[in-house]
Amino acid sequence: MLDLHYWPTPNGKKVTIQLEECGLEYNVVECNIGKGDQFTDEFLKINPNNRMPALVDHDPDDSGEPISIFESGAIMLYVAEKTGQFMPSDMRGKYEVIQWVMWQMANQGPKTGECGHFRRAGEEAGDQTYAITRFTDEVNRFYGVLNNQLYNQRYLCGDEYTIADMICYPWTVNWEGQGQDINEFKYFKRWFEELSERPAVQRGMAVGADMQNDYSKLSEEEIAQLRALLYNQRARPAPETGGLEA
Ligand SMILES: N[C@@H](CCC(=O)N[C@@H](CS)C(=O)NCC(=O)O)C(=O)O
Repeated sequence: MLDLHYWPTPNGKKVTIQLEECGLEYNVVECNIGKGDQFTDEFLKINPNNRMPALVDHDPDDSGEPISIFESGAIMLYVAEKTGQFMPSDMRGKYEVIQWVMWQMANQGPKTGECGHFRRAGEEAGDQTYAITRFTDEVNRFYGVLNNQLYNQRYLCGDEYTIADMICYPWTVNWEGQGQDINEFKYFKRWFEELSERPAVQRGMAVGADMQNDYSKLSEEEIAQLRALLYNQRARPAPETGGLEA
């Protein structure tokens, strides 16, 4: 069985889309990042970066101990290898897909995340004009990259639907909130509409629709505690004893 530690954000939904496309059985373990589940000792053992998603495979192919994987791109490569699905087996095709997975993880994901962060920052955060322009332009550039890639082929890596498509899709669903207009990117739009119609994509996107936080029920003190935990995160101290000599 696969345990997916999950909260319904684009990074989580990439993985649920893949699991749904592969027809795998999986167990969703709620990792409520609005309440701080990502900081528990138990979770940090499977993801020292205190971020979801993370996957635990209790039935790995080597028949060994359960294996845990963090970083959504690594999870998707693992599932692709485990199932042999949505990833070409030939060397050139495989690296075509891997480079788009890396592109998404290093470019589209983090910078689109920052775009949303600065666009949502309230007035109390001060003037965000420079950051908003910087990241909105970058995101615009990404839509151009995808549009150019899709102008003469159906999917990002050719005729075949792969994890490259699945990993990029969820970050484009909120294009309006990113200050973009997909009508400017007609090849991208064709791909986006096709993927949006896929039943497995719809099922993957819907996972965790009921997972929400209602902060209105919390006291001011509880809210202050959460803010201290979740905002302005800095380095966690390493243990003082029991490790290698520093
Ligand atoms: N590169 C990581 C990014 C994961 C990530 O940023 N997850 C966010 C939600 S989308 C999270 O867990 N945030 C918790 C926090 O900010 O404390 C991946 O793709 O898995």
